[in-house]
Amino acid sequence: MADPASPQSNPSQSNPSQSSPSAGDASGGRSPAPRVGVVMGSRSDWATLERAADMLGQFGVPHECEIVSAHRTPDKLAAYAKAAAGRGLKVIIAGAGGAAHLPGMIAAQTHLPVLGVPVESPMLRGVDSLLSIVQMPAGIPVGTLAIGPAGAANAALFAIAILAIEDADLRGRLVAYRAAQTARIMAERLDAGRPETEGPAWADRTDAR
Ligand code: RP5
Repeated sequence: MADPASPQSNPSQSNPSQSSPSAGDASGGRSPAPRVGVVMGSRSDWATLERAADMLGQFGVPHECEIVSAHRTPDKLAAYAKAAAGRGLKVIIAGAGGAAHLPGMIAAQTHLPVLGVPVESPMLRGVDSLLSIVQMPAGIPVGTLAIGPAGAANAALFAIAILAIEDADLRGRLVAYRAAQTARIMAERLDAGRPETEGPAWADRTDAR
């Protein structure tokens, strides 16, 4: 598993512990401006949110990753959310655990779609995170995904689907990804031994952790 403070293999992915929400293109202009922001409440969430970053990277979607805490860095949260649309972000993926108010607080301060990923917490296994994120009162929505890495992967796929509405190349990659997934499952046989948990590069099984 990659360390969020280490350089990422995907050049479009910024360092979640170092990029600045007010700095525009956190890559310094060498990479395309990020279209998706991946934020998380703590460095400890990176093990989960890394799955979203990996998926976005596989699809070639420029993105940035950043630690933004609703309760530990509230001013940074507000600055990030308010600047997001102006910096060119189209979708924000926000992951948090426990009393997970990060996605809702981001959504309250931007019109961009916000996808919430409940991080599996040690005490309540992420049910606390899920309920905190999903029960938004009417008026400020957060699209809530599954608990844990599957939710992070699906948040990325959801963001890709949103971007693909107006991006034909990306739409083609998404359609191809889903076709390859279908073909892979159709080829599986129960008499062929234990199912592989690690498939080709774009494989994304719930059990592929
Ligand atoms: C939340 O508290 C974070 O999203 C994280 O899931 C949880 C625990 O944070 P740490 O104590 O591990 O930093 O804000």
